[in-house]
Amino acid sequence: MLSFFQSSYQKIRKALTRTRSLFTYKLRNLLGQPWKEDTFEQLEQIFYEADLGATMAAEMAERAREFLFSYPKATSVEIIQSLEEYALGILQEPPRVTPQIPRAGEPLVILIVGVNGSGKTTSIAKLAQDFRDKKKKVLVAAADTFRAAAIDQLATWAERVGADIVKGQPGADPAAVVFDACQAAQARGINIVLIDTAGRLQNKKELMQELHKVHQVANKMLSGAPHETWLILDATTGQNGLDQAETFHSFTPLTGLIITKLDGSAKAGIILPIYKKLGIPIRWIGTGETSDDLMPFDAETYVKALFEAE
Ligand SMILES: Nc1nc2c(ncn2[C@@H]2O[C@H](COP(=O)(O)OP(=O)(O)OP(=O)(O)O)[C@@H](O)[C@H]2O)c(=O)[nH]1
Ligand SMILES: [Mg+2]
Repeated sequence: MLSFFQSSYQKIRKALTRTRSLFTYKLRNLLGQPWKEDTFEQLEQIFYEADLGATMAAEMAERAREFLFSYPKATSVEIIQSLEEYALGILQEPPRVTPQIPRAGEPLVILIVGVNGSGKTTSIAKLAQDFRDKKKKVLVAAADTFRAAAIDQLATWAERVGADIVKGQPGADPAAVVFDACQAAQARGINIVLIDTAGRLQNKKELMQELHKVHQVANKMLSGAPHETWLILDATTGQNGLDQAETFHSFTPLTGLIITKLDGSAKAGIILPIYKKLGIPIRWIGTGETSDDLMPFDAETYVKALFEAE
């Protein structure tokens, strides 16, 4: 039988298959050949295609150049190893955001935000499942009041994973739902409150301001709430993820990211430039559609799975 660590490594390894098949294969292929004039440019192009972004692609290529300058006889395996260390070093920098801590006896409130269809509701179901497994009392707040179907979707998940739910009427003020949810959580001795919100594009200012209001109401109800605000980023969107993270962060300070749909993405490299630019820790990664398909993010495992040879 596989140990827990082996099996979770296999899971992330599998989720990164599409990214790796483009990235690692090309990298090994290029570095396995004699160096030519344009090898560095090609190297930069490979990093760019893995969605590391222009700045970081250039930095990674530069890192390879420096490494070769210091060790002219380095093998391709050694160059790749140095790049792997560099990538890991970025993710091991200390985070630049700090979550709040709930007062004793009060619930931990986590606000979940993101653009349409990024995987907010599904991630809430997965998180609720994980907290339930840890014997926590969970309440989900259906503050996505935009569509009746969104409320039903959350209610179905809540029932399945054994979480309480507080919901309003379709079209109700999301902040009012959050108010009720915080009150109910306190009255019922809930440990964790997960707030589902409607998908919103980061360039729609009014919708972004609505989030700010949700934030304020939670804060009035419970000290420090929302103690955490996690942005759900769809890994298949690539570079737009950086823009999403920056804009959401400016309206409702983020304390974490969840990267979903890694299983279907060839752009898993996006994690690196986002962390480098914003210092918001990646808390979880989504690797499928069921409530078990969520894993805590571990930098070492991620980098290893990204660079590993087939
Ligand atoms: N393959 C895969 N699919 C996922 C993952 N997370 C979510 N999905 C799917 O993505 C789709 C959208 O997920 P939702 O959770 O409804 O997304 P949402 O952000 O709540 O969407 P809106 O509320 O409409 O903004 C669903 O079909 C999910 O099953 C993941 O990690 N992997
Ligand atoms: Mg939703």
